[in-house]
Amino acid sequence: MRKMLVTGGAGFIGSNFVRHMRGAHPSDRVIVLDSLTYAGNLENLKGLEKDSGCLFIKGDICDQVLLDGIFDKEAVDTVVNFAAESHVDRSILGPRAFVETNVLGTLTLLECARKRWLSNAAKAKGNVFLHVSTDEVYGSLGPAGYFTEETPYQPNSPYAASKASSDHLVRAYFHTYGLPVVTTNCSNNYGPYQFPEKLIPLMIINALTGKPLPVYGDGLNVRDWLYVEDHCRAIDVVLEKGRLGETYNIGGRCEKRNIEIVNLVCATVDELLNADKTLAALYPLGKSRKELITFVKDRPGHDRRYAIDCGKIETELGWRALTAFDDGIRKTIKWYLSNEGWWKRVISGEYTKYYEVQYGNRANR
Ligand code: NAD
Ligand code: TDX
Repeated sequence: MRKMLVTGGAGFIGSNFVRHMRGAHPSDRVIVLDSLTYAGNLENLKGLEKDSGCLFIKGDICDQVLLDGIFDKEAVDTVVNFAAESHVDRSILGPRAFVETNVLGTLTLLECARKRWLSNAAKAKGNVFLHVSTDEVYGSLGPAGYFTEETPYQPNSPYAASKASSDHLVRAYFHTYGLPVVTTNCSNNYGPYQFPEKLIPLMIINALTGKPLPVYGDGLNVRDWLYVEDHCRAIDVVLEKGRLGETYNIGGRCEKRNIEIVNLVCATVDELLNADKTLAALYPLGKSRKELITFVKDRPGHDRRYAIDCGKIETELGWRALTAFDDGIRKTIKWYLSNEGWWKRVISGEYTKYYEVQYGNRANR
């Protein structure tokens, strides 16, 4: 039975991971630590309140005293570090919070694990510190080629630089102290509970509510997309079978141009609403959603293409992505249709201010 600290477990991927683990490994104890920033939401963990194997603690990964207390009281033997500022556009508007949480927060967690785990090496046998990172640390690709685990780091946004920095600290704690770490670098996720600042949920909600669909630049930037449940299974496998000190790239082998995605979201929303009169009445528009597409000023320093070679995790650990993109998008849109209350609550308040700053003066290209 593991005692697993999941940081950032009230965010998008973290909450999907907590659900996955409670289903797949019910005898493990999961302690969720989340400071509930704008992106963290207790509603993401709805249904788990009465689960005695799952404990929620509101708190910051930069708080050393709090972390020490949790490690001691809960005898934490496994850490999965999702907690982060995660949105590239916000990192361009204000990088400091990214360094605080992503760099200093990860350092604080590493220190805590080092103090607890390495003072008694026998006790620490089997412990794992899994750091969840991103493919953005590798920079941008041209039209050909893939990121492998050997690709040199070339982070281009403040977000990517902060994640790269945390990855380096994790690596250093393995090489210097022998802390049992493993790092995963994953491509773009999508699925239920994703905050509507990211491309796919933003497009779904704007398509439903008849707002412009802001496509940056020429819309031809490429990302590699992975359904969130596939990412959660990958982390589960790496925790169980990953080699300590290694990094594993995780991806969907699913490259798409942004404009292709926006077109697919429009077509799928149109189709689902046309097939259901009640839904159609809730989200009236009177024209195809594609007519809402608006090309806007590009993101500064916008990486052109990401593509992951995930051969290592496939051959070494036997994992592979299972959800086809068309199925994943359809499931995701249906989830947003069935959970209107969730996203309506999310897009009230602070979100409106962010949306105005981010999109208000972008105008048409
Ligand atoms: P998210 O923004 O939805 O969630 C982040 C969570 O961390 C939130 O619940 C937030 O409240 C919490 N948090 C932020 N600062 C904290 C702090 N100082 N202390 C404690 N909790 C804090 O992000 P996400 O999309 O779920 O991403 C999770 C992780 O996966 C991040 O580390 C991100 O870099 C990485 N990642 C994300 C993607 C993606 O496509 N979303 C892809 C690859 C890697
Ligand atoms: O309104 C938009 N219009 C648009 O064209 C938004 C929000 C995005 N885009 C473009 C920018 C990117 O090329 O869509 C692409 C995807 O954008 P995001 O959803 O912001 O993701 P990205 O910048 O690729 O970063 C994501 O993947 C890697 C996550 O946010 C990171 O946390 C993760 O590490």
